[in-house]
Amino acid sequence: MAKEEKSGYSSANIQVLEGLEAVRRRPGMYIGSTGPTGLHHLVAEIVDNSIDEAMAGYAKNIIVKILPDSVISVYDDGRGIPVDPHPQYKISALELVLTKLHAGGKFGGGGYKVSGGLHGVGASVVNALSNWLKAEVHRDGFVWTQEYHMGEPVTKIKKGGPAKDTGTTISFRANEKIFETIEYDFDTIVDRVRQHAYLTRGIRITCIDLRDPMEFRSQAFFFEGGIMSYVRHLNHSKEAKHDSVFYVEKDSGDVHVEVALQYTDDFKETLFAFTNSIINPEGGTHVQGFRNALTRALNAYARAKNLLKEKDENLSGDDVREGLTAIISVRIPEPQFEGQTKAKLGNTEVKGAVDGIVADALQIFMEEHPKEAEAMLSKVILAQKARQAARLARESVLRKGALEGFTLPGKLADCSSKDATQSELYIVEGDSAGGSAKMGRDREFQAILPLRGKILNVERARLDRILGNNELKSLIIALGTNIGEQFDISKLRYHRVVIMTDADVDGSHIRTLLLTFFYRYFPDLITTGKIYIAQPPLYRIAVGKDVRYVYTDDKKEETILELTKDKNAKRAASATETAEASTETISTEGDESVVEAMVVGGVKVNIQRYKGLGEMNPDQLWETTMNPEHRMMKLVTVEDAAKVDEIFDILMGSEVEPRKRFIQTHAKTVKNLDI
Ligand code: 0RA
Repeated sequence: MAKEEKSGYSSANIQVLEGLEAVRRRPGMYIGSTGPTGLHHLVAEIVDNSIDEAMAGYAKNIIVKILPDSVISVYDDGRGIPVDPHPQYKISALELVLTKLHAGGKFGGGGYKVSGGLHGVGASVVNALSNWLKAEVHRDGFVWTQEYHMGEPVTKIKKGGPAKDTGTTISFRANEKIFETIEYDFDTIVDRVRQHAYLTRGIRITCIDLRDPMEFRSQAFFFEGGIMSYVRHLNHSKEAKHDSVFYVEKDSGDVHVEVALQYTDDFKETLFAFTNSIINPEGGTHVQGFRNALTRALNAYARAKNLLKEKDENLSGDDVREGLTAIISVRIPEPQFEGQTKAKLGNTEVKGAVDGIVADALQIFMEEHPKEAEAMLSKVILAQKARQAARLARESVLRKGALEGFTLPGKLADCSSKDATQSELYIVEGDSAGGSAKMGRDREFQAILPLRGKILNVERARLDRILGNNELKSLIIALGTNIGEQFDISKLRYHRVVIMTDADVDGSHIRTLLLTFFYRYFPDLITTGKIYIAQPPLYRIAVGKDVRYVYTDDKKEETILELTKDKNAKRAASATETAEASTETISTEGDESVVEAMVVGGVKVNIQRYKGLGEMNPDQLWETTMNPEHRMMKLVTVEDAAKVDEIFDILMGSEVEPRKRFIQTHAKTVKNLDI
């Protein structure tokens, strides 16, 4: 009966709708946020599906286009998503993939899997959040199309003209009411795509920006060397210790392992681990297996070749990390992730698989490449010696009372509260701003530590030198956690540590130095969300007694108009006069601040641009920057460790050339360096 048929179809559909309704209601749950990050996540979801088709060995080319009117299209030359009705679900694989949450598993016997983990929530989520989505499939000799609106099909699958090739193109336009912005950033898309290209050797991915014909941009990635090329890329601004990159690709049971590594003269480690092409910022079993194998293999070689003498200690895990650049990529059928952010791989079988494969391959590599092996070992043995020397130095410095028996530094104006969860430490640039902050603060829970001038550049400095630097020593004592092996987060005296510097070049330099310091020596404070950056206002805008503080350039114009409109409305005069109609500017440049007087719509507006914290009196500083009820603070996160690392490295590292290049190419943005 017709009715039965219909209800059979629609009951399948109702389930689908319930799923997608949840996505539309709480998009953040599925894509993380509705800000720019979430928006770009949509592109990643669609690209991931094409990558899967490439990983399965069918697609060789993927093309991502940003089109006018915020349309994204993603093409791949794979098999094309099947368009014939599925025997069980009655709808086509195409419709299933695009309308069913987590549509996955084996479908149509084609072995098509939706990748698991943090990503891979599926194309249906993108569909649910798009005003318009169109699928075009070339398959079985024809072109097939279907269109959707907010995740629901608006047409049946249409069979079009003939097609000789096979492939899939998904085009969509995100719903502008759901997202804060639907403006895409080409570089963000390119960065992700580049990473994919490294991880899927032999695939060609092209990104094209077609929004503005005058600003056409295109970038294509194809890495024959896969993760070996990735390691070389990461080391491009470093001094490599040996030419050949170590590389292994092997299966152990269900676990596919691929590892590449190379040592440089850097002091720190750069290691990225992936499961099914998804990055695992917190590592996991693959990283554990890798570390065990690396430490063991290097020790075995060093002993066998007498590079470590009998009396010498074994190389530690820390020793073999110094200067290491490594990529670990595993592919497994059913990844399990741990931790709140699902950023850590948990599958236990992976540890042994990676360990075994890497240990064997490294041993062979070192036997076959004695020059490389010696270079690697000279680096890690040097690291061991330096660590031993630093430990001795530190112990003697500590004995001499480097941390002054942990008495709080004199220039710290501590708060009265002893409850660390309520307490805040403001690190303030300069004595004068420090003075204002001390007077303006709420002494119950706000402590002030003024820092004088430039602090030590910690990137290349060792712990013993850091402990010799007075500014940093004060900071470490104030924090209460100690440092290095003695670090203990439970002793932290303030749960909010706020960096408060001027909005100028010096201020941003000090901020960067402090962030480097925290990043290198107190990473736990960043990962647990304890470090903030104060946001002092950029402008004070006044109309008569009505005063507003403005924190971004964007808001300046808006606030002026608001204030003058209010005033105009109150005067109930010249209601038709537009704000812009009579704008006349009188600038007076004082010693420190720029005060501008402006007449907008017959109303006089005073605009003061703040250049430094010192220009604010204590009350103003409290009101605008320190009062929890009004202030804005930026929480420092390690969202993209790679990027932060690279920027710190380039800005602070010892290589002069890349630093110059970065500052030249980013001259405009570098002073607003955000992490
Ligand atoms: C299911 C089955 C088969 C291919 C696909 C899905 C497929 C999905 C996507 C997503 C983006 N591009 C894609 N290309 C293919 C293969 C069934 C068969 O031909 O045996």
